[in-house]
Amino acid sequence: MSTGLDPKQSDLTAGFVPFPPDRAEEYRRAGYWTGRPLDSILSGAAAQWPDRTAVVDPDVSYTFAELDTHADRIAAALTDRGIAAGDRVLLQLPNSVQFAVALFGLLRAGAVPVMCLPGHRYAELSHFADVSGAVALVVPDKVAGFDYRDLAQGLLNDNPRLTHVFVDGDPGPFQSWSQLADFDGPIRNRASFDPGAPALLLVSGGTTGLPKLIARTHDDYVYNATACAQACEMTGDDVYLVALPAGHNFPLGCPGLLGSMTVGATTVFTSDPSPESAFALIDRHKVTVTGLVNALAKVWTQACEWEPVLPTSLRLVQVGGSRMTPEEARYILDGLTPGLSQIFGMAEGMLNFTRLGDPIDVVVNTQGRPMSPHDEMRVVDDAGADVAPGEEGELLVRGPYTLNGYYRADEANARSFSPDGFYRTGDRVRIFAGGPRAGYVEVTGRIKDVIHRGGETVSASDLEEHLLAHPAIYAAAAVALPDEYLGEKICAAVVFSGTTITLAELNQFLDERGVSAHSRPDVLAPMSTLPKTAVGKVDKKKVVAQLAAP
Ligand code: OOB
Repeated sequence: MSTGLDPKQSDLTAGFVPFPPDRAEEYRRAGYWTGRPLDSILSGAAAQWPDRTAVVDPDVSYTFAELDTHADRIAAALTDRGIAAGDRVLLQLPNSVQFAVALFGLLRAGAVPVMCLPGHRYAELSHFADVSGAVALVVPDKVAGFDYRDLAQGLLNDNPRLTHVFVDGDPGPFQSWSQLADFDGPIRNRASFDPGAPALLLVSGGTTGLPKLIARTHDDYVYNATACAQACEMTGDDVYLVALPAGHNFPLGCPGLLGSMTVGATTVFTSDPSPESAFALIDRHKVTVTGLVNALAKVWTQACEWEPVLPTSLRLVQVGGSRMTPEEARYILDGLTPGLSQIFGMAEGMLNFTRLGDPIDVVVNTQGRPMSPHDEMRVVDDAGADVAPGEEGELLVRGPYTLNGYYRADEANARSFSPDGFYRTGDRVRIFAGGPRAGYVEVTGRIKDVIHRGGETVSASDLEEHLLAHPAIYAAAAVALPDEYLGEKICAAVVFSGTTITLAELNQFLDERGVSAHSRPDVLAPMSTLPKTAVGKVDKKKVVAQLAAP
């Protein structure tokens, strides 16, 4: 059967799971979906606020009009080199103005960027190239001793569809990215565009196995960015700092770069989120909003004790990405900013966050409430039945910006979606049923993040919460290690705050807190730092690998 689309477009949509028509109609009728292409966020901003500063990095700054012109030129050059509408292009640039130029240049050419993170290496990139069928790759030359051109060469050798490599910086044997910007000519073959088709591909944040690809549509992602900026009360006076890798959903669209652009706010990029560097940048550009993962938020808070320049212009600091204990939230609230907002989000869509003005109790003890009135949440038990209000279970979600299936992943989709189209998040949550926290979500752990010790099932996150309550412990990960007798034994990998304690002292403390004997660690493994994923979350797979290394 003919799809009526040109071959490239039908190739793009093969393996893409669109929103079902009835729900799509509902979201259009509610006014969430506006039928605009994702790059209209830039054209709109350039038309309304041409002379405002759009993007800034240590080397360059562009107004919205300038960014718009650069995106057009890149788009024209890309189409001239043979990049066609619907083509997937791996985008792996560091946090910089060029990142924004590349993103919009690709979108404007009708290409579909695959949002890689600078920390991804051959295993991830090769997987993304393979699944997406990407024809091109955009990388920097060399960053912090790592040569992305070597990575590119390896990918070219192994992925026959990949034919173009563009390098920002010294191109070596590849095409120069900066030369594209000098191109003078029209954008070729502009395709008719479908707001329900994928605009870009995000990568999933899971720490088990290789990341999956998530197609976000023009309609859903424009809404994501616009609604998030509104909920965060962003205005043109705000300045947003991209401190996390820019291709991650959080700093990209929640509200991030794209949300900031919807209100004419400036975005500042940094590749160095260390407090010394970031605080100076915040002060220089009077940054008002940023998003951080927990570990980074704690480092910034600690640094407030000694840094000479403090980030006092911040009015909103979103913290999310992994579980935060109430003690950690209070620490950040007291030491870094009264403008803390907890955010529980996912590249798959669904966002929850605490709002400015929410009572302290809500900000400290919950991970927020849904962004959209049309977000639907269910909490279910192991058998898939809805639990009683306020009880714990797995969170299932559906809504105007949540995916309906991973890209080209039939097997994963069969597991990850309910028959009526809810995404099974794998997150264990409770939704408060009454009182001041009613409707707010608490994330209590991951369904599968458990340790099977003897006949008992121990929740890693429950134990981590107890570990973090000890003043000597700064960071903690509870992981399973193989054991001849128990099947799995419990290992507490910890970073000490200064003083150290023994396993016996720790277990004495846990005993006093009422932690049952079978849920206490068998092994205490002090580490200087916990290994992190590309976005900066604790990577338990790597923790286990490090513990196993001789
Ligand atoms: C964000 O997105 P991803 O795709 O890297 O990771 C999503 C997963 C969630 O399913 C959950 O397991 C975990 O990360 N998570 C949290 C959390 N925020 C995310 N777990 C506990 N508490 C939280 N506050 O991480 C992401 C995307 C957009 C905005 C913010 C974070």
